[in-house]
Amino acid sequence: MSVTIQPVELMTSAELIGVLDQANRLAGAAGRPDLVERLARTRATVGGRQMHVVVAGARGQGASGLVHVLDLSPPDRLPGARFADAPGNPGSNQLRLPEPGSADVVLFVSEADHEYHPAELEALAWIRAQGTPVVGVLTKIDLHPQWNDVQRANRRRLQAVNLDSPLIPLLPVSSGLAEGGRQRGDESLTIASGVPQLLDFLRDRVGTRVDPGLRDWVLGEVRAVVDQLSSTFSGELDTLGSSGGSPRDRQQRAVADLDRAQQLSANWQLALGDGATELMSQVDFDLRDRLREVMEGAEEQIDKANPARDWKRFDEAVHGKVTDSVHANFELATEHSRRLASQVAAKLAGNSNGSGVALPNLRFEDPDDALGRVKPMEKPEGGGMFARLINSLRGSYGGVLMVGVLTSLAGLSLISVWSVAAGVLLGAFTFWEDQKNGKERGKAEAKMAVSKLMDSVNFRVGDELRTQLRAMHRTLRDHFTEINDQRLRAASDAVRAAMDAPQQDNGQHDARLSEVQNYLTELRQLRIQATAQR
Ligand SMILES: Nc1nc2c(ncn2[C@@H]2O[C@H](COP(=O)(O)OP(=O)(O)OP(=O)(O)O)[C@@H](O)[C@H]2O)c(=O)[nH]1
Ligand SMILES: [Mg+2]
Repeated sequence: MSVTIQPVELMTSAELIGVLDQANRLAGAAGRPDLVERLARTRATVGGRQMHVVVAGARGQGASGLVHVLDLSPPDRLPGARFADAPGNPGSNQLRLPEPGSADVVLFVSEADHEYHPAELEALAWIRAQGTPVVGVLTKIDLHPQWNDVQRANRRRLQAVNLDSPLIPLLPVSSGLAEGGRQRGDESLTIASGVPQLLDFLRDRVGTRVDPGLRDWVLGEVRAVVDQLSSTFSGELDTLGSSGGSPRDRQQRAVADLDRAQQLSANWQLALGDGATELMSQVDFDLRDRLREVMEGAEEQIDKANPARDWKRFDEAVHGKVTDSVHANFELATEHSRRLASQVAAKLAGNSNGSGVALPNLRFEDPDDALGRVKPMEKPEGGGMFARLINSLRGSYGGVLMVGVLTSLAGLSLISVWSVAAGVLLGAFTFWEDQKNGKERGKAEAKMAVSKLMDSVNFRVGDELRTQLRAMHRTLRDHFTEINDQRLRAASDAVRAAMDAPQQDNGQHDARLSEVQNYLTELRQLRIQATAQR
């Protein structure tokens, strides 16, 4: 048996909007205004996607006028859209066409005083062959009251040349009316112009390509909503399905379920609070421990050989070890956070493995920014050669004076064989002493530099770590709160349904049962649609 994997067709904006609207209808049916609002926000984000709209067509048909009024339309209507005339040579009589691949959607204008000419049909066929979505726009409808006859005739002409599947929408507009409406603030003129309708059409109905990140996010929202709705409706189905027992039994079961949901609700919050505190201290300790190890290693190296001579290499080696340690620490933080998430999920689900409770997606960002802000170590001075020479000179000068003064008392001159010999001796001695002290001091300074580096890493990276841990805690809390609220709500809905059930006659009961079953079927299909895209 062979399995062929079909390439997944990526959803266009129009298809995404369709999915969102379907989910929205189901959320409305479930009586969930919170989810309706969440979907509305998602829909608005899709409406704000980047879209390059190019207006093409024969000369003098009103392309520039249309671009002008579209540009001036209220920006909240289609916030991500840019509008442009298709390029053309000024003065030439040729049709203007978009550069291949330059447009997300093409508006093809033709004045409503005529049916499509052969050249226009040809241009439409050419645009369609580029694979760009195209909308036919009938312009200057204020001049041509018979525009809908022309619209119908154009539809027939498109069919005649097999240009009608998929359908090319034909929308009437008047830039003149739109401009008048805008200048006079007359909403009825604006609406009569057809321009707002054209913008809505572009937002919702034209299937443009959607950025994969945006698409994945939208489908994630749809999945989250669908999962919540499914559990609401399944809860009701359970109650309606009268899985044995008298209405009284069902009521008692529903109340017991609600009671349990409330208990679990307290449990997971405790588990998260305690777990997060423990996680913070574990991860913090791990960072300090790893940095301490790096520091001890570096100190050992300093004791073996003074790294001052090849400081740059030493600095890089220590920084490399610090980077590795910090990365390992952040990985540990991710891993422990995921473990905490599944422990909390288990508490919330009330079983050992947390099945039935979705886990959030947790990831710690690489702390490269924070690491980048850590400065290189200062090179220890250890007394340079020059300083040491000066010191020796001073030593020998002292020697000359000391012995010279003594010998001058004995009648010799200040500079004598003796005083010079003493100068040389003392100078050499000072030089040797300095060298010894310098080495020790160099090592001590190198150790200081390492320890300063560790402080700085602890400060910068530790700060970043704590920020991310707090964000992770918030993510977990929000995630599980949402699921918990949903479960409590489903449980209390079930209690209410069980209380109402005896009052319903059989006909109502059966009708509701099949309605809920239909909703669940629809939700399952929606879930598949929103998952297949990944
Ligand atoms: N009454 C009326 N006149 C319009 C409308 N739109 C454009 N016109 C007029 O039609 C003429 C051409 O309009 P443009 O918008 O410049 O058309 P175009 O396709 O950009 O023309 P070229 O760039 O010259 O090929 C101008 O005189 C406009 O005033 C409209 O909605 N109503
Ligand atoms: Mg023009």
